[in-house]
Amino acid sequence: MKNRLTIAIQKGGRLSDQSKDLIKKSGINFSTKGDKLLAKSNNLPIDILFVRDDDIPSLVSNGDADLAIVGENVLIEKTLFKKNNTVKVLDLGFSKCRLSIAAPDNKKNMRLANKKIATSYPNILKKYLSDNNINATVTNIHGSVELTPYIGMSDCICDLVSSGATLEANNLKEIKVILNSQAVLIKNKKLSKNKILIAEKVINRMEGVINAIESKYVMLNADTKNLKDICKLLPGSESPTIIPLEDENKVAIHALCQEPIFWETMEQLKNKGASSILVMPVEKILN
Ligand code: PRT
Ligand code: ZN
Repeated sequence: MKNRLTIAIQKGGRLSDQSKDLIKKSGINFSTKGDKLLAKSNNLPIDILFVRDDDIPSLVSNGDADLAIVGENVLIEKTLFKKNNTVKVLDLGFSKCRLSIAAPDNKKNMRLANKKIATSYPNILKKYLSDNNINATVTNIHGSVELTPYIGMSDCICDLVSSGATLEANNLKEIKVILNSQAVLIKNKKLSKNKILIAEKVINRMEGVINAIESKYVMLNADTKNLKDICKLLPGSESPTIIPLEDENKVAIHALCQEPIFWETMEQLKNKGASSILVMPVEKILN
């Protein structure tokens, strides 16, 4: 039985760079040469498989890949009405987008009943329509979905949106978000004992990298009398470290803040008498 873990990622597309980056930051070294489908890690028993994103859910479900990074929209679309062996293990926080129904600007108040909706996500759309008791026709199309209302193929569309620029350029108005999506880490539910150990190591490391992205390590000095107020202002910090200073009325506070620190927070800290406020990036967290 093969003891190396296979991680599938998108070969070329919106998810590729950040997927590779996450794998590298998790301490899995590999190099990609040319157009190869597989890269072998030289420091861990792991292979990276480069494929089209649409193939990822079935590769994981069939056990050809053990872990994978894919958009949650693709995961749901490909597994919705099927028995499968995949399970989501982590939200990865990148490639955020939404699957939305959009109609031409001049028909933005249209009711969906009895309309024709074009989409590359027929399963998710059908589920939305049936959950909401809407009787509409779903037309499946790959690519250029936004043009279909203008060539008589559809009344409205259901497509991925991130900035909204594509909808705007095609005079389409978003009328309903039916799914919010981002890149997710998935795994096969039935990994062998040997693979579970290495998969858990990868999952914990990736979680550590993801948690660190928003986290900051904050150091500041404060008057002892303001200690409680200042600690309350530190977002997402569980139990700050308080260090006495030579001046008995002052302490240093060190805290791991697991939420972003905005300028406003720093200004509020300063108003409470904090000084020498340092906000530093965190590279990895192992809880
Ligand atoms: O070749 P392969 O099959 O592997 O790739 P693909 O062409 O099918 O997918 P790709 O690389 O385009 O997208 C991969 C994943 O990125 C998607 O499944 C989503 O999870 C995620 N993602 C995030 C997006 C977008 N944002 C996005 N904006 N995928 C597609 N779009 C498209 C959308 O379809 C529309 O055409 O971008 C356009 C809208 O963008 P805005 O910014 O104009 O709103
Ligand atoms: Zn695709």
